Amino acid sequence: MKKVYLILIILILFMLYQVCCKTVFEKKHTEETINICFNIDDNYVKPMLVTIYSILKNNKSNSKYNFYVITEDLKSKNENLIKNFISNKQQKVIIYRIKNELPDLKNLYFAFERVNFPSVIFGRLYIGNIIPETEYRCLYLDSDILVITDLKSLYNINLGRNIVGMVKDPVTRTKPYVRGQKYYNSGVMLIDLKKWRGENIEKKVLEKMKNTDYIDKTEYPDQDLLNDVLKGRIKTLNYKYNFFVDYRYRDIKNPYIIHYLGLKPWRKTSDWLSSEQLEIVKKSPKYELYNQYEKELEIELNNMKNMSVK
Ligand SMILES: [Mn+2]
Repeated sequence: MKKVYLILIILILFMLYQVCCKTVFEKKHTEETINICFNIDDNYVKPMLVTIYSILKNNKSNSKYNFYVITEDLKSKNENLIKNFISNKQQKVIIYRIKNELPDLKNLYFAFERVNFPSVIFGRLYIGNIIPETEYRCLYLDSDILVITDLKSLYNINLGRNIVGMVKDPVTRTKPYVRGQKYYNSGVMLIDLKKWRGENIEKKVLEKMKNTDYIDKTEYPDQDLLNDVLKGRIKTLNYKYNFFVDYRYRDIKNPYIIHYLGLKPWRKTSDWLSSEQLEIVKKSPKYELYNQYEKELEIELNNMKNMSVK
């Protein structure tokens, strides 16, 4: 009988030890640098800089940032612009070219050719490989986004047993091929890189990509893949962390992160919105806000240029 008690006590001590380790880890976590990841080509350099500018403008907690830029290729002029802007802001930037550094990617180009999107969109699926193993967490952001909050509290949300945190996608959810399923938008993704790597998410994605029937059925291939592979392991985040500016939705006052769907603010026209829909979207004060941030960025970039001339 005594032996049983002893084993029980040891078991309880072991469990307590585990819980303590976990809290220590979580506490340590809040002190870390914030890793942000983007996935772009030359066309999205300026919009991404607006997003970065918006993050740093609202960095009330004075957090340190590492910006990871995943790309296929970039003009050197653009690469320099990104590097100069971010280092001027005393933050770190790492540019990663998937074509040079992921040789296995060549075997998958056949899949990329089957979809109506540039292949660079798949770059973020390799996030676990791209970001150094010493980093346990990162926040992926699209570049058609304005961040108008301090990101520290989002970054430190407890994901529990989930691998990622995402906001539900109100647009695609109604499409027949995802009807009845929980479907998330991949424009804002808080990622637990340790679990992502540990549970071989990348390998699972690659397996699916090799299946041409599967790829042909997708509408947003990268987003569909993520929803599929991460099913059941996605924590639903407050919609304010990925608020859609779209003709279908009522504008809300205080979002944290604004995602510009349909009409991109830096373009004045849209290929697929009717003129009535365009009018609704353009009336959103969120567009004025974007223009304001864009102007402020332009001023900073000009000042940088003048400084380097002197
Ligand atoms: Mn987007």
